[in-house]
Amino acid sequence: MRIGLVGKPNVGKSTTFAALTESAVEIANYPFTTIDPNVGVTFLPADADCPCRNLRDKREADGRLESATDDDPRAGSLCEPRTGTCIGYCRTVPVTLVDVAGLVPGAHDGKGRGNQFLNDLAQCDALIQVVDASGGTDIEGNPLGPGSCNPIDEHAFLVDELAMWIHGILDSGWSRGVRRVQAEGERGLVEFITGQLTGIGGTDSMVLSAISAFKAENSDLGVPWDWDDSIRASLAHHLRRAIFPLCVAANKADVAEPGAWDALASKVESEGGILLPTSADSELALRRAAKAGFIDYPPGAKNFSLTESGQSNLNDAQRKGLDALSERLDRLGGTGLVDLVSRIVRERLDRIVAYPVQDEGHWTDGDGRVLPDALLVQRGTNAKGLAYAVHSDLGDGFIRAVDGRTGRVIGADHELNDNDVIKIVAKS
Ligand SMILES: Nc1nc2c(ncn2[C@@H]2O[C@H](COP(=O)(O)OP(=O)(O)OP(=O)(O)O)[C@@H](O)[C@H]2O)c(=O)[nH]1
Ligand SMILES: [Mg+2]
Repeated sequence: MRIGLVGKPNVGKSTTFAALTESAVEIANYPFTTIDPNVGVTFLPADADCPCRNLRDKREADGRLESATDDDPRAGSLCEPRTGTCIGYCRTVPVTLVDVAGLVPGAHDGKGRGNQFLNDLAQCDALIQVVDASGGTDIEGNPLGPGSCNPIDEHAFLVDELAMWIHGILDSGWSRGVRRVQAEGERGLVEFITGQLTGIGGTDSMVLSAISAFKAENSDLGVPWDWDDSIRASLAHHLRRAIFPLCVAANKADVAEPGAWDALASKVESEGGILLPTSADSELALRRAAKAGFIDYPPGAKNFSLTESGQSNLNDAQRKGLDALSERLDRLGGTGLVDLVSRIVRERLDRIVAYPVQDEGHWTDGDGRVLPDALLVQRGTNAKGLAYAVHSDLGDGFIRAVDGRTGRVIGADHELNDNDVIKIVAKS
């Protein structure tokens, strides 16, 4: 599961990345701060309570465990995540983020950093366009003050650049494609386009859905060998929509006019995307304060509270800074970042969480670790698909699986539910 951060320079892509992955990357108020892509992992809160809650309930009911005390730092959680955390049964799941160089108009022709980095985004399951909702930077990312750029224009240019990039890839083999259509008809067209676009993540079903939308919009198309540049451009736009559906972070919302993103939100939502106002700067400050132990700020929380260490160690200036941050969070309803990524994963990418274990009774791995892994898998994934998600050997050697909640044996085709605990039995 990989999500790319794209957009014009100087909008807060790296700040978003640094906040969500809690890693140190370069951030500055000028264009092209980032040149080489940053890749890191963010941990998102799972929707449902971690199954370790059920384990605790069972053990308490059997008299094998006391209730969690008020001062339990895990707030009752019993699992032992290999990555991420679980506090108060709120389990976090890993998602890879990619932060790339800023894109400027003309990038498909090599302007700015060119579109070389688009290859870094090719393997992403979804893209988030970070826009400057405050309008304080021009289309090339130069800080020129309020009114320098409208988020709608930022979005329109990115959409065009991505489409022109796809158009270029299509055109590079178009005469070969045309020969295939002449020989094989519609199927040849789909296979040619899919072949051209697999490198950037295009699949057969994406190409089919793009072609059908393209045909619905252009009634009098004629034969592909007569399609001129503007028709191929329209096809490229539909392919862009299918391969790179865009969601938007309306960033710098803290310094934007309220509602500055409303018009763009309607546009993005009309294409099936999600737009949320965000304040990456605030999220970064909060993560740092939490890491230093001054505040409690679980991922996705709408506000924070001071810890004991915060109460006793913060100086006046730091307290004032945090008070201002708290007011900002109340005004914006949180920083928006975790919400946005979580909604994309759940609603746009339709992922559920599965917990593979080796011991279906104790829900442990071979070392006795309780619920060590929480994996995001596509809704509709079956038991064998989960085996492959764990390891290809486990998929290849799949014999059967066991539902850890019911103890029932399940077959390869059994479709998983969100929050399932599954043991996989495979040939070793
Ligand atoms: N007010 C405000 N400023 C922000 C926010 N997010 C980022 N910034 C500032 O915007 C500037 C650019 O941030 P970066 O994260 O470096 O932007 P980028 O999009 O990665 O820029 P390039 O790598 O140059 O493409 C920095 O001065 C940040 O501090 C925000 O939510 N609010
Ligand atoms: Mg950057």
